[in-house]
Amino acid sequence: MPNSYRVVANFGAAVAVLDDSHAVHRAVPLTKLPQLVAGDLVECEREDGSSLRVVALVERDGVLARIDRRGQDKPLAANVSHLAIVSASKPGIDSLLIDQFCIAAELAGIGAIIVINKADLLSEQERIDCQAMLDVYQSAGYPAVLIDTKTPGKFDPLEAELAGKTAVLVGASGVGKSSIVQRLLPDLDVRVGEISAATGFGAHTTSVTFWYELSTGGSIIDSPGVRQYSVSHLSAENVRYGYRELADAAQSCKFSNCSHVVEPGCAVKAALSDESIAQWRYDNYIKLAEL
Ligand SMILES: Nc1nc2c(ncn2[C@@H]2O[C@H](COP(=O)(O)OP(=O)(O)O)[C@@H](O)[C@H]2O)c(=O)[nH]1
Ligand SMILES: [Mg+2]
Ligand SMILES: [Zn+2]
Repeated sequence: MPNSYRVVANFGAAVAVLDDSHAVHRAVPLTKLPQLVAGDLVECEREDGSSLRVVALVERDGVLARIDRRGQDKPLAANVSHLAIVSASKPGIDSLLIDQFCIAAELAGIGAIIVINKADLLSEQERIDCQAMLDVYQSAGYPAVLIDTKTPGKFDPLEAELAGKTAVLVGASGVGKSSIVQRLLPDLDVRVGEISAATGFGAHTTSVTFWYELSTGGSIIDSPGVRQYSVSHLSAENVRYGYRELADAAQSCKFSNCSHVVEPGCAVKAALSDESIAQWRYDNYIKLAEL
Protein backbone atom coordinates (compact mmCIF):
# COMPACT_ATOMS: atom_id res chain seq x y z
CA MET A 1 0.00 0.00 0.00
CA PRO A 2 1.69 3.28 -1.11
CA ASN A 3 1.93 6.22 1.28
CA SER A 4 1.88 9.95 0.49
CA TYR A 5 4.99 12.08 0.79
CA ARG A 6 6.08 15.62 -0.09
CA VAL A 7 9.10 16.14 -2.32
CA VAL A 8 11.33 18.68 -0.55
CA ALA A 9 14.26 18.61 -2.98
CA ASN A 10 15.37 16.80 -6.13
CA PHE A 11 19.04 15.80 -6.27
CA GLY A 12 18.85 14.12 -9.68
CA ALA A 13 19.70 10.56 -8.66
CA ALA A 14 17.19 10.64 -5.82
CA VAL A 15 14.70 12.94 -4.16
CA ALA A 16 14.26 13.93 -0.53
CA VAL A 17 10.70 13.35 0.68
CA LEU A 18 8.93 14.24 3.90
CA ASP A 19 6.48 11.87 5.59
CA ASP A 20 3.39 12.66 7.70
CA SER A 21 5.50 12.90 10.84
CA HIS A 22 7.92 15.39 9.23
CA ALA A 23 10.80 12.91 8.88
CA VAL A 24 13.01 13.13 5.77
CA HIS A 25 13.72 10.09 3.57
CA ARG A 26 15.64 9.35 0.42
CA ALA A 27 13.48 8.02 -2.43
CA VAL A 28 14.20 6.95 -5.99
CA PRO A 29 11.50 7.68 -8.60
CA LEU A 30 10.38 5.14 -11.19
CA THR A 31 11.88 6.16 -14.53
CA LYS A 32 8.46 6.51 -16.17
CA LEU A 33 7.58 9.45 -13.89
CA PRO A 34 8.08 13.04 -15.04
CA GLN A 35 10.93 15.00 -13.48
CA LEU A 36 9.89 15.68 -9.89
CA VAL A 37 10.22 19.13 -8.32
CA ALA A 38 10.08 20.63 -4.83
CA GLY A 39 6.50 20.76 -3.60
CA ASP A 40 5.33 17.68 -5.50
CA LEU A 41 3.06 15.25 -3.67
CA VAL A 42 4.02 11.67 -4.45
CA GLU A 43 3.19 8.13 -3.44
CA CYS A 44 6.01 5.88 -2.36
CA GLU A 45 6.42 2.19 -1.65
CA ARG A 46 9.04 0.70 0.60
CA GLU A 47 11.12 -1.88 -1.22
CA ASP A 48 12.65 -4.92 0.42
CA GLY A 49 15.59 -3.57 2.33
CA SER A 50 14.91 -0.01 3.37
CA SER A 51 14.82 2.29 0.36
CA LEU A 52 11.72 4.12 -0.82
CA ARG A 53 10.52 4.02 -4.41
CA VAL A 54 8.36 6.87 -5.79
CA VAL A 55 5.60 5.12 -7.74
CA ALA A 56 3.15 7.92 -8.54
CA LEU A 57 2.88 11.69 -8.82
CA VAL A 58 -0.27 13.33 -7.48
CA GLU A 59 -1.69 15.85 -9.95
CA ARG A 60 -0.03 19.26 -9.55
CA ASP A 61 -1.92 22.41 -8.65
CA GLY A 62 -0.13 25.70 -9.30
CA VAL A 63 3.10 25.00 -11.13
CA LEU A 64 5.83 27.56 -11.45
CA ALA A 65 7.69 26.85 -14.69
CA ARG A 66 10.28 28.51 -16.80
CA ILE A 67 10.70 28.15 -20.53
CA ASP A 68 13.93 26.36 -21.43
CA ARG A 69 16.11 26.99 -24.51
CA ARG A 70 14.06 24.58 -26.59
CA GLY A 71 10.91 26.52 -25.76
CA GLN A 72 9.56 23.89 -23.38
CA ASP A 73 8.03 24.43 -19.97
CA LYS A 74 10.42 23.31 -17.26
CA PRO A 75 8.69 23.06 -13.86
CA LEU A 76 10.64 24.68 -11.00
CA ALA A 77 8.20 24.04 -8.17
CA ALA A 78 4.77 22.48 -7.74
CA ASN A 79 1.66 23.13 -5.68
CA VAL A 80 2.65 26.77 -5.32
CA SER A 81 -0.08 29.19 -4.26
CA HIS A 82 1.83 32.50 -4.35
CA LEU A 83 4.86 34.34 -5.63
CA ALA A 84 6.34 36.47 -2.86
CA ILE A 85 7.96 39.28 -4.85
CA VAL A 86 10.73 40.87 -2.77
CA SER A 87 12.34 44.29 -3.37
CA ALA A 88 14.46 46.67 -1.32
CA SER A 89 15.75 50.23 -1.65
CA LYS A 90 19.21 48.70 -1.65
CA PRO A 91 19.85 47.50 -4.47
CA GLY A 92 16.78 49.53 -5.62
CA ILE A 93 13.05 49.10 -6.06
CA ASP A 94 12.15 48.33 -9.67
CA SER A 95 8.39 48.49 -10.17
CA LEU A 96 8.76 47.21 -13.73
CA LEU A 97 10.31 43.98 -12.39
CA ILE A 98 7.60 43.69 -9.73
CA ASP A 99 4.93 44.10 -12.43
CA GLN A 100 6.60 41.42 -14.58
CA PHE A 101 6.44 38.97 -11.70
CA CYS A 102 2.79 39.92 -11.06
CA ILE A 103 2.01 39.12 -14.69
CA ALA A 104 3.88 35.82 -14.40
CA ALA A 105 1.80 34.97 -11.32
CA GLU A 106 -1.46 35.82 -13.10
CA LEU A 107 -0.47 33.67 -16.08
CA ALA A 108 0.49 30.77 -13.79
CA GLY A 109 -2.87 31.10 -12.06
CA ILE A 110 -1.33 31.83 -8.66
CA GLY A 111 -1.42 34.83 -6.33
CA ALA A 112 1.28 37.38 -5.60
CA ILE A 113 2.43 39.03 -2.38
CA ILE A 114 4.40 42.27 -2.75
CA VAL A 115 7.18 42.60 -0.19
CA ILE A 116 9.43 45.62 0.34
CA ASN A 117 12.27 44.67 2.67
CA LYS A 118 14.89 46.82 4.47
CA ALA A 119 12.35 49.36 5.75
CA ASP A 120 15.00 50.33 8.33
CA LEU A 121 17.06 51.98 5.57
CA LEU A 122 14.27 54.35 4.48
CA SER A 123 13.99 58.05 5.30
CA GLU A 124 10.59 59.31 6.39
CA GLN A 125 9.82 60.54 2.87
CA GLU A 126 11.01 57.30 1.24
CA ARG A 127 8.83 55.36 3.63
CA ILE A 128 5.80 57.41 2.58
CA ASP A 129 6.63 56.83 -1.10
CA CYS A 130 7.05 53.07 -0.59
CA GLN A 131 3.79 52.86 1.29
CA ALA A 132 2.02 54.74 -1.54
CA MET A 133 3.40 52.22 -4.01
CA LEU A 134 2.33 49.30 -1.85
CA ASP A 135 -1.16 50.83 -1.55
CA VAL A 136 -1.47 50.70 -5.36
CA TYR A 137 -0.68 46.97 -5.38
CA GLN A 138 -2.93 46.40 -2.39
CA SER A 139 -5.88 48.02 -4.14
CA ALA A 140 -5.15 45.96 -7.26
CA GLY A 141 -5.78 42.97 -4.97
CA TYR A 142 -2.26 41.94 -3.97
CA PRO A 143 -1.32 41.74 -0.29
CA ALA A 144 1.58 44.19 0.16
CA VAL A 145 3.90 44.51 3.16
CA LEU A 146 6.76 46.77 4.21
CA ILE A 147 9.15 44.82 6.44
CA ASP A 148 12.66 44.53 7.71
CA THR A 149 14.47 41.39 8.79
CA LYS A 150 16.66 43.11 11.39
CA THR A 151 14.32 45.01 13.72
CA PRO A 152 12.20 43.08 16.25
CA GLY A 153 8.53 43.06 15.25
CA LYS A 154 9.09 44.48 11.77
CA PHE A 155 9.08 41.05 10.15
CA ASP A 156 5.70 39.95 11.58
CA PRO A 157 3.51 41.28 8.72
CA LEU A 158 5.18 38.92 6.24
CA GLU A 159 5.04 35.94 8.58
CA ALA A 160 1.31 36.57 9.05
CA GLU A 161 0.76 36.96 5.31
CA LEU A 162 2.49 33.66 4.49
CA ALA A 163 0.46 31.59 6.96
CA GLY A 164 -1.37 28.81 5.13
CA LYS A 165 0.18 29.70 1.77
CA THR A 166 2.87 28.04 -0.31
CA ALA A 167 5.05 30.84 -1.58
CA VAL A 168 8.10 31.01 -3.81
CA LEU A 169 10.44 33.90 -3.01
CA VAL A 170 11.51 35.85 -6.08
CA GLY A 171 13.40 39.10 -6.51
CA ALA A 172 16.76 40.55 -7.47
CA SER A 173 19.97 39.48 -5.77
CA GLY A 174 20.66 41.33 -2.53
CA VAL A 175 17.07 42.25 -1.63
CA GLY A 176 17.11 39.90 1.38
CA LYS A 177 15.55 36.61 0.26
CA SER A 178 18.02 34.46 2.18
CA SER A 179 17.58 36.68 5.25
CA ILE A 180 13.81 36.18 5.00
CA VAL A 181 14.24 32.40 4.84
CA GLN A 182 16.47 32.57 7.92
CA ARG A 183 13.80 34.53 9.80
CA LEU A 184 11.05 32.12 8.77
CA LEU A 185 13.14 29.05 9.61
CA PRO A 186 15.34 29.67 12.66
CA ASP A 187 16.21 25.94 12.59
CA LEU A 188 17.25 26.00 8.91
CA ASP A 189 20.67 24.42 9.55
CA VAL A 190 19.09 21.53 11.43
CA ARG A 191 16.66 20.89 8.59
CA VAL A 192 19.35 21.10 5.94
CA GLY A 193 21.40 18.65 8.03
CA GLU A 194 18.44 16.22 8.16
CA ILE A 195 18.04 16.32 4.38
CA SER A 196 21.73 15.77 3.93
CA ALA A 197 21.83 12.87 6.39
CA ALA A 198 18.78 11.16 4.86
CA THR A 199 19.84 11.48 1.24
CA GLY A 200 23.63 11.41 1.41
CA PHE A 201 23.72 14.54 -0.72
CA GLY A 202 25.37 17.73 0.45
CA ALA A 203 22.31 19.90 0.91
CA HIS A 204 24.25 23.16 1.20
CA THR A 205 24.15 23.58 -2.52
CA THR A 206 23.20 26.69 -4.42
CA SER A 207 21.58 24.88 -7.33
CA VAL A 208 18.81 22.90 -5.66
CA THR A 209 15.28 24.13 -4.92
CA PHE A 210 13.99 23.38 -1.40
CA TRP A 211 10.48 23.17 0.03
CA TYR A 212 10.21 24.04 3.74
CA GLU A 213 7.25 23.68 6.05
CA LEU A 214 6.42 26.76 8.19
CA SER A 215 5.15 26.53 11.75
CA THR A 216 2.18 28.68 10.69
CA GLY A 217 0.80 25.95 8.44
CA GLY A 218 2.24 27.40 5.25
CA SER A 219 5.38 26.56 3.38
CA ILE A 220 8.11 28.37 1.55
CA ILE A 221 10.07 27.38 -1.54
CA ASP A 222 13.60 28.68 -1.86
CA SER A 223 14.67 28.34 -5.47
CA PRO A 224 17.86 29.43 -7.20
CA GLY A 225 16.13 28.46 -10.48
CA VAL A 226 13.91 31.51 -10.34
CA ARG A 227 16.95 33.57 -11.23
CA GLN A 228 16.47 32.37 -14.79
CA TYR A 229 12.77 32.85 -14.33
CA SER A 230 11.97 35.72 -16.64
CA VAL A 231 8.86 36.88 -18.36
CA SER A 232 10.46 38.72 -21.24
CA HIS A 233 8.57 37.40 -24.25
CA LEU A 234 5.01 38.26 -23.40
CA SER A 235 2.36 39.20 -25.89
CA ALA A 236 0.61 42.56 -25.39
CA GLU A 237 -2.52 40.55 -24.66
CA ASN A 238 -0.82 38.61 -21.87
CA VAL A 239 0.53 41.83 -20.39
CA ARG A 240 -2.95 43.39 -20.47
CA TYR A 241 -4.40 40.34 -18.77
CA GLY A 242 -1.72 40.52 -16.08
CA TYR A 243 -2.55 44.08 -14.97
CA ARG A 244 -5.52 43.38 -12.75
CA GLU A 245 -6.82 46.93 -12.40
CA LEU A 246 -6.37 47.63 -16.13
CA ALA A 247 -8.16 44.39 -16.99
CA ASP A 248 -11.01 45.39 -14.66
CA ALA A 249 -11.39 48.87 -16.13
CA ALA A 250 -11.02 47.49 -19.69
CA GLN A 251 -14.36 45.74 -19.38
CA SER A 252 -15.91 49.18 -19.94
CA CYS A 253 -13.73 50.14 -22.91
CA LYS A 254 -15.70 50.74 -26.13
CA PHE A 255 -13.60 48.20 -28.04
CA SER A 256 -13.06 44.75 -26.59
CA ASN A 257 -9.53 44.65 -28.06
CA CYS A 258 -8.69 48.17 -26.82
CA SER A 259 -4.95 48.64 -26.26
CA HIS A 260 -5.66 51.71 -24.05
CA VAL A 261 -3.45 54.03 -26.09
CA VAL A 262 -5.35 55.94 -28.79
CA GLU A 263 -8.78 54.32 -28.90
CA PRO A 264 -11.92 56.41 -28.28
CA GLY A 265 -14.11 55.41 -25.35
CA CYS A 266 -11.18 53.94 -23.41
CA ALA A 267 -12.14 53.32 -19.78
CA VAL A 268 -8.50 52.80 -18.77
CA LYS A 269 -7.62 56.31 -19.97
CA ALA A 270 -10.64 57.64 -18.09
CA ALA A 271 -9.47 55.84 -14.94
CA LEU A 272 -6.04 57.43 -15.39
CA SER A 273 -7.45 60.92 -15.52
CA ASP A 274 -9.49 60.41 -12.36
CA GLU A 275 -6.43 58.73 -10.80
CA SER A 276 -8.17 55.45 -10.00
CA ILE A 277 -5.38 53.81 -12.00
CA ALA A 278 -1.82 54.88 -11.07
CA GLN A 279 0.10 56.55 -13.88
CA TRP A 280 3.26 54.52 -13.17
CA ARG A 281 1.38 51.22 -13.48
CA TYR A 282 0.03 52.38 -16.84
CA ASP A 283 3.50 53.52 -17.95
CA ASN A 284 4.93 50.10 -17.03
CA TYR A 285 2.13 48.44 -18.99
CA ILE A 286 3.00 50.49 -22.10
CA LYS A 287 6.66 49.49 -21.74
CA LEU A 288 6.01 45.78 -21.20
CA ALA A 289 3.39 45.54 -23.94
CA GLU A 290 5.79 47.46 -26.20
CA LEU A 291 3.06 49.86 -27.33
N1 LIG B 1 19.45 47.01 6.53
C1 LIG B 1 18.94 45.83 6.21
N2 LIG B 1 19.72 44.92 5.59
C2 LIG B 1 19.17 43.73 5.27
C3 LIG B 1 17.82 43.41 5.59
N3 LIG B 1 17.58 42.16 5.13
C4 LIG B 1 18.73 41.71 4.57
N4 LIG B 1 19.69 42.64 4.65
C5 LIG B 1 21.08 42.55 4.17
O1 LIG B 1 21.09 42.60 2.74
C6 LIG B 1 22.15 41.80 2.23
C7 LIG B 1 21.59 40.80 1.21
O2 LIG B 1 20.72 39.92 1.89
P1 LIG B 1 20.42 38.43 1.36
O3 LIG B 1 19.44 37.85 2.31
O4 LIG B 1 21.68 37.69 1.13
O5 LIG B 1 19.74 38.75 -0.05
P2 LIG B 1 19.39 37.75 -1.26
O6 LIG B 1 20.48 37.91 -2.27
O7 LIG B 1 18.08 38.24 -1.81
O8 LIG B 1 19.28 36.37 -0.70
C8 LIG B 1 22.81 41.14 3.42
O9 LIG B 1 23.96 41.87 3.77
C9 LIG B 1 21.75 41.25 4.52
O10 LIG B 1 22.30 41.27 5.81
C10 LIG B 1 17.03 44.40 6.26
O11 LIG B 1 15.83 44.21 6.56
N5 LIG B 1 17.64 45.58 6.53
MG1 LIG C 1 20.23 34.63 -1.32
ZN1 LIG D 1 -9.08 50.94 -23.27
